[in-house]
Amino acid sequence: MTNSEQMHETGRGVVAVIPTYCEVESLPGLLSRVHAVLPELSVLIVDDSSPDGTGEWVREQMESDSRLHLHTRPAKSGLATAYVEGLGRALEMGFDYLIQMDADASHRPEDLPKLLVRAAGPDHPDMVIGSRWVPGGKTNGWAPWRVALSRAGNAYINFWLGTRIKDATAGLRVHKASWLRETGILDKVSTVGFGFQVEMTTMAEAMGAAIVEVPITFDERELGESKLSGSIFVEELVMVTKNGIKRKFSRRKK
Ligand SMILES: Nc1nc2c(ncn2[C@@H]2O[C@H](COP(=O)(O)OP(=O)(O)OP(=O)(O)O)[C@@H](O)[C@H]2O)c(=O)[nH]1
Ligand SMILES: [Mg+2]
Repeated sequence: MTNSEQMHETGRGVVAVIPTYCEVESLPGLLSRVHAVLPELSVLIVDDSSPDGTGEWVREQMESDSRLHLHTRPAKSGLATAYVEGLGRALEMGFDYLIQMDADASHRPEDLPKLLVRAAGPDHPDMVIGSRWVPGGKTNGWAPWRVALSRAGNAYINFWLGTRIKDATAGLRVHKASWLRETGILDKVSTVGFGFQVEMTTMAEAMGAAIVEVPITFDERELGESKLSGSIFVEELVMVTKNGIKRKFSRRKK
């Protein structure tokens, strides 16, 4: 890759794809922190016409900040399609590495250089996952029930889908652009909501991707509101169980 020496210090050749729905409170602070650690990092915001003016705020910033890009969609259409469209757009723009991160600062910008160093390592992994559930990974401000739910969710996913990834639901990731392009994996995603992370993980594993996990600290959202809903949770549960049954059944027939 080009600029590999600097990319983890400056963010050159790298883009962060950030989906937003009503994040005008969180986004300004997040972007300042991002550019404090990676001053040349490009950012692509995928905004679903947030009624709180998130898109307008980004547009204003873009007048004086060429690092920012905006992809606007007409209505709230789900996290998965926001990431798929955003990552696809970022591939067209020609970046070498694509970061996916949330806008609510749960993913610490200060962890990004560490993930990029790992992505540019001698083995050039296809995907680097910022993981809460490998040694050194943490959650900050989570109630015990939330830790238990996330751990149980990952155990459930592991049982049904047999993934070796400890945090298959993690949302902070670095993708190698060439791998996404070669496999066309983005065209194969079928989830609408948060199950996207799990689907990407298990599909990539099945395609033989080299996936590594790097410990991160996951902070609780401080500003704005969560968009995680019961129906999204149920969609994920159904997707994991359905695919798990399919997988176990097809193995038994062989
Ligand atoms: N473009 C777009 N972004 C979305 C949509 N749903 C959620 N997001 C964004 O996706 C990211 C993750 O959503 P969150 O609401 O933080 O969900 P979460 O992290 O599971 O829940 P919390 O832990 O409560 O924050 C945030 O940046 C949201 O603004 C959507 O339908 N469209
Ligand atoms: Mg969040």
